[in-house]
Amino acid sequence: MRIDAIELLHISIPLVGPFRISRGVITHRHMLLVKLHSGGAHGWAEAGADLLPLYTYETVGTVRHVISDLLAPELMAESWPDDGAPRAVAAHLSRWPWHPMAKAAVEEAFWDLEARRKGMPVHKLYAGDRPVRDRVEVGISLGIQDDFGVLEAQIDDALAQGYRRIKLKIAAGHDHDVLRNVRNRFGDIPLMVDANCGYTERDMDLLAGLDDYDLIMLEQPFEYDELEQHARLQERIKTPVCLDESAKTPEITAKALDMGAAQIINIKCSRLGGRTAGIDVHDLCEERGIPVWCGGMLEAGIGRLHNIAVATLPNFKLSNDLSASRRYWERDIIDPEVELDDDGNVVVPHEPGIGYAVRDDLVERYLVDREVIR
Ligand code: OSB
Ligand code: MG
Repeated sequence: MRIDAIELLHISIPLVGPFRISRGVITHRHMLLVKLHSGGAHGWAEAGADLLPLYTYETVGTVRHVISDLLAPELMAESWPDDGAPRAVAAHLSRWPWHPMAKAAVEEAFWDLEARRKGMPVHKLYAGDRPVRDRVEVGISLGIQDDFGVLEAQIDDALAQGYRRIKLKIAAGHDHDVLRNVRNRFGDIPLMVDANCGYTERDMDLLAGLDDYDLIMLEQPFEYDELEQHARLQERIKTPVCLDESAKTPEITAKALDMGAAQIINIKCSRLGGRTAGIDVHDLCEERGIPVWCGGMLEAGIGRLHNIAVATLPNFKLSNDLSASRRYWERDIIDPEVELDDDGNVVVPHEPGIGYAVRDDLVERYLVDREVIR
């Protein structure tokens, strides 16, 4: 099997409302879509990076450069197995340790392509003979707000829609007061927080005090390379620490768990450099009795469907950041859009590949720039 062409589509979609994390605000989500063409078949992927490096160093620009100038020429020069191309591609790409989101996007497109060629849903390819869920549990992630009234309305709305847990973004100056208010107003709702690396060593006591709020977990309080600080905090608190940004590779994740730096892992295949690495982290956590859940990065439909597929694996035991399309988008680029069922789940599509159709007309509407590599 050979790749005939690779399309790179830079799109920008306005969010229904601004999303604020510790490092900045997102109002328009920029992203790079990747479409592989092989024979009459195609495979879609969505790279995780945004216009600015608010989450990790990668951006739409770096992802495009790496795919266009480095990965695409390599991938198009090779012939790939008809059965098992995604893992062969992952092995090939593993010699580049950097730019995980660029590598993940390419590998992800190969998974969709292979699943479509075999006429099976992509989650069945991930699972092999393992049992998979037919619906995945969903929580919502809410950005930082200056006005508690706004946050209050968002939580009310999320609970009414059936979200299974509420994740609040926190940052220095937006932590204890917010959590105290939320607990006073909403009682014992399932609640967790995500700091996106917003704290330092000096905040140890402040963070240890978060035990008072009975949180499901505290996600990524310190910088990504501060495993030792996470381990020291975990030793002090009963709230489970969850790693997101720090869990960069399966090897680093295993080391973090050895150090006691976390009791829960957030799996984002984009951050880990691909679905294969994501599944490896799932498996190594399962062996150690560490539950995982699927993180999100304001994905549009293609990335959302890829994430739903991976979250069907058995050790995804906690609510995932996989909200309905309308949580972020006026109109998502897939048909149908992702919706919640009455129990706060997303039903996993069983059509081939990622399952739902990509609306070319909407991709065109949001298009900033297109490059076709032949
Ligand atoms: O850390 O999980 C994160 C959004 C942008 C960057 C980082 C993160 C997030 C989210 C959004 O929390 C989760 C979602 O996509 O619903
Ligand atoms: Mg996070």
